[in-house]
Amino acid sequence: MVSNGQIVKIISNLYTVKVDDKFYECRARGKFRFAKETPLVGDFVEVDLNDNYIIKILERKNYLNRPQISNVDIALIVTSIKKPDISYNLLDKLILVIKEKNIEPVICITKLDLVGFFKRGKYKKILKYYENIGIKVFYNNNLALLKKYLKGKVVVLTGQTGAGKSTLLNKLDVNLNLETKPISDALGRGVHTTRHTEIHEIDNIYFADTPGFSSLDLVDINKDNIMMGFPEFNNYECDFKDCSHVDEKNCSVKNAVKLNRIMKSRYDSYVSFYKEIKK
Ligand SMILES: Nc1nc2c(ncn2[C@@H]2O[C@H](COP(=O)(O)OP(=O)(O)OP(=O)(O)O)[C@@H](O)[C@H]2O)c(=O)[nH]1
Ligand SMILES: [Mg+2]
Ligand SMILES: [Zn+2]
Repeated sequence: MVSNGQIVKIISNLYTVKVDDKFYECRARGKFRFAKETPLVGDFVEVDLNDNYIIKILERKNYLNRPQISNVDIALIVTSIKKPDISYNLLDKLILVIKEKNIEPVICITKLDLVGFFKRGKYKKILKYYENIGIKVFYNNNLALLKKYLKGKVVVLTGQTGAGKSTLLNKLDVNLNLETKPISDALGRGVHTTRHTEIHEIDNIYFADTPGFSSLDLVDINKDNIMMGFPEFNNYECDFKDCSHVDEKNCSVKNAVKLNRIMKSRYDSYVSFYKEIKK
């Protein structure tokens, strides 16, 4: 009997497929390997429930390379202020690669409690800038607001290892009991606690917990779509029609950075990505 279902978890060669609220442990036919087609968590598939084999991957709405997942509405970029320190470069990179896949990036800030009152204000001001360029920002001390925004959506959690992705889901569902671990004090970075991607349903929101990372390569980004990550640059018109905003003279974007209209760290991210894709 062939049924339709969705892959909700993958551990090495074992795929957990949800069919009508039941879970089946399945394998994938060898032909996927020849076709270089890898089933992803989030994929809608046809499964043969006589022998629990995945026989077909249905067309994807979208997919992300890192973390590997398909058919999501929102990528929640879980970003800690400290432990590990917030990286604006990684944040900007995630925004770019997520937007390029037609997925909405949303920021959730964690560990604001680890800095004092005045520093908090400084970070909030920086995060306001992100709100002004159209990205929703939430804080993990007010999860009711976040839940309201995510209602009915498929949400993948992404971000640095140790940022608090699994902790966030445990707070939303006390029965979940996902493994979490303090970041290593010696190294000041996370320990890759979560090792596989898995979708959990919490109050009509589908959350995919994923393994974190500390750096990310720019896949599928080129000079034609790099601007998707920097919408605020489009408010400025430069002398050169095809200005790259890097080496040109009379560049309005560079001028806006000098005048503090474009945040310096955003421009620095842009230049580093521009150089990375030119290589
Ligand atoms: N002080 C503080 N600690 C937090 C907060 N959120 C999470 N933590 C702690 O941060 C550590 C790492 O959290 P995890 O949830 O394991 O991080 P993760 O993002 O899932 O990490 P990976 O699975 O490796 O990607 C844990 O010790 C949490 O208790 C927060 O808002 N404040
Ligand atoms: Mg985790
Ligand atoms: Zn320019």
